[in-house]
Amino acid sequence: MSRWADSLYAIIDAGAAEDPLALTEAALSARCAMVQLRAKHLDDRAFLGLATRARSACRRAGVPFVVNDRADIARIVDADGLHLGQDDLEVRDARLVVGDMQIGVSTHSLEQATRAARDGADLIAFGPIFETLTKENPDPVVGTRLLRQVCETVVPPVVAIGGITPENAAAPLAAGARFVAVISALPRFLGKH
Ligand code: 3NM
Repeated sequence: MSRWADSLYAIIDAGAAEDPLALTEAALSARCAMVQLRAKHLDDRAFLGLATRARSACRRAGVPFVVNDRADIARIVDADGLHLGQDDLEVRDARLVVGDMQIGVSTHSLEQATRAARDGADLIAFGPIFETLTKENPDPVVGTRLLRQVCETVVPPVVAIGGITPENAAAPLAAGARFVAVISALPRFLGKH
């Protein structure tokens, strides 16, 4: 079990991972807290096929499974959560598709975070905390001071995201984040590289 397991929110990026299912299994073996499947460039059927298999693996391991962006796919595979960005469906509209499933929302300012909480998000992702090369057109780095302010302001748990590595993960957790969400450094959190 990884030392970060309780707080590790593993994001499996189908566009970046060589073998997304193997990475999912590795994250589950490390007893990560949550798994999210992100597939910005897969067609619908490929995304659904991968989501179905990742969903089963997470269910077997008893780890919550979250689908990024796609309320329809989250509902079809009976995910535990849906994650929405600022340009995706509004929380109230997504609820029409996924009901009371856990909904997380990506936010990049205190104002967006408080709005997401007011809109009924169950989880607030805030970032990028540090510089990231993973996201296309990332928002400006927010840093851990602003993260602390967000954590002190909103009621739902906060997920810190963006540029998080085993070397810097302690700072966002100390600032009040409940989870650290990781894409590129995930193999390192799992002791793979
Ligand atoms: N969202 P890495 S930053 C998907 O700021 C994503 O909301 C961000 O990847 C945000 O761990 C980001 O490789 C990329 O930096 C996270």
